[in-house]
Amino acid sequence: STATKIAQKKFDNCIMNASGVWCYDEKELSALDKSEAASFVTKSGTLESRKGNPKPRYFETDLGSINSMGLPNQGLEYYLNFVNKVQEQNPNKNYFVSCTGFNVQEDVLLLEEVKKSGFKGIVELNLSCPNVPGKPQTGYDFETVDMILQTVFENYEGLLGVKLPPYFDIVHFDQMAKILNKYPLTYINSVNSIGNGLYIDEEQEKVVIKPKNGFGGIGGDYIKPTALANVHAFYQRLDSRIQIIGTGGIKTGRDVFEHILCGASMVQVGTALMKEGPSIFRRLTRELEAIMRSKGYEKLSDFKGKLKYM
Ligand code: ORO
Repeated sequence: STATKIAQKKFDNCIMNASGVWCYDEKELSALDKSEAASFVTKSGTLESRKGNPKPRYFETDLGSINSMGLPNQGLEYYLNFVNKVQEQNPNKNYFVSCTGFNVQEDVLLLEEVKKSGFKGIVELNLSCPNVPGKPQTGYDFETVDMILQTVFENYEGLLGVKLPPYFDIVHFDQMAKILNKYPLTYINSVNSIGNGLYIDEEQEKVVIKPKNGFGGIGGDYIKPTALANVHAFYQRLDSRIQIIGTGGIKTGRDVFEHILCGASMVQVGTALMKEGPSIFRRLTRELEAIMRSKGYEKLSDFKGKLKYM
């Protein structure tokens, strides 16, 4: 079985979409709900709906993707209404709503909206969007992350996880884990895209997306080693009550297996879901099951976090 739990909530398997992919509106979210994905997470909802950055703002490469969407979304209220409706129809399934404010006051307002709506699922607070011109990635400002979590947990009692940017320095893993361990977080999600890469069309000598003169978040094959390092670094450092969702470079059952081996309790698929569509969840689940069968593993806990060292 590839079943898992996040905060004692059960999921039939451990694979779902990454926020931003196939989750913009009811139509896309319904397709995920009907697929073999364990759950879905919405696009990060903001206080007001947003059109996002000018197009083209997403480009697929042989090895992955580059995006500078700029948080186009329908507004948090839309997602809460929809997910609460879906939840009523599927009382045994659990869902995630992502949200992101442009400052801590907005984060508090968003969570008040979640609370008022009666949402019973899990909230993912996105601290890592790399694509809003002029706005730094919150996750790289350690003092601000500490202050946001302090304020948010004074105001919100529901299940809450955070989406983090990738870190690249051992001292940063130490410092961020120390901050995260102070709070009653349900989970962390590592990683968001690697911010501000540049992909170039050599023949045209030109960038491939319009916003920010071509700079954008990198996903796909490029980022799997970074994602695995972040999952495992936090698995080593976080209190065991804080679970990990692994995101980054997942396109085969083997990639799912590696994320879980590094300590993830659940995984999310972004770039490969864009490429393949929601039928990918059936394939990934089958491929993970085949690997587990061949290794004699019956459940995720047989190998979760059990990465061996030399
Ligand atoms: N893109 C990403 O890669 N990550 C985010 O959190 C948000 C966006 C976007 O909307 O541009």
